[in-house]
Amino acid sequence: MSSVQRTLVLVKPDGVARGLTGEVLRRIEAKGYRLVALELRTAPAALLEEHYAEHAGKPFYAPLVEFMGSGPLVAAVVEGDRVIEGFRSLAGTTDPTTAVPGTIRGDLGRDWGLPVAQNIVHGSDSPESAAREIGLWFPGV
Ligand code: RTP
Ligand code: MG
Repeated sequence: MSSVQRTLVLVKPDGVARGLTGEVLRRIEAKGYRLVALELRTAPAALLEEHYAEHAGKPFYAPLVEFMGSGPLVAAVVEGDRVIEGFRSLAGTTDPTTAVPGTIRGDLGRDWGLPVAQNIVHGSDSPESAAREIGLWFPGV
């Protein structure tokens, strides 16, 4: 079934600091997905709080917002056939220690990194999340 979608991808500050931006973008493009928007920026807390609003109140919420604002990240809008599910598949599961080898987190991530997992990338988890997140990070795209 063909269904062209857009998703929001973030190369998190740990990924940028470790020089993995190119590797993440390479995997996205090698899969056949297309970059629609791309920007390096240090995100303000207000944007990150809104981005991760679903996790407000959880123990890792404040450390997550702090970690995500700790340095530059790369934000991208990526387009392709079933890309929302497809990029989550490329990224692997949340905990990099147990993420399957072959995935970004499984190949390149190391520690759970308490109090918050430093797992290189973010990808929207549903069409509703993708629309909301793209609107937040790239209004007008
Ligand atoms: P993301 O939203 O960043 O794409 O990651 P995800 O869907 O795989 O995981 P999610 O449950 O949405 O959690 C968001 C991010 O919060 C950090 N986290 N740390 N130590 C912990 O208990 C914990 N739980 C979540 C991770 O950076 C995770 O990606
Ligand atoms: Mg998530």
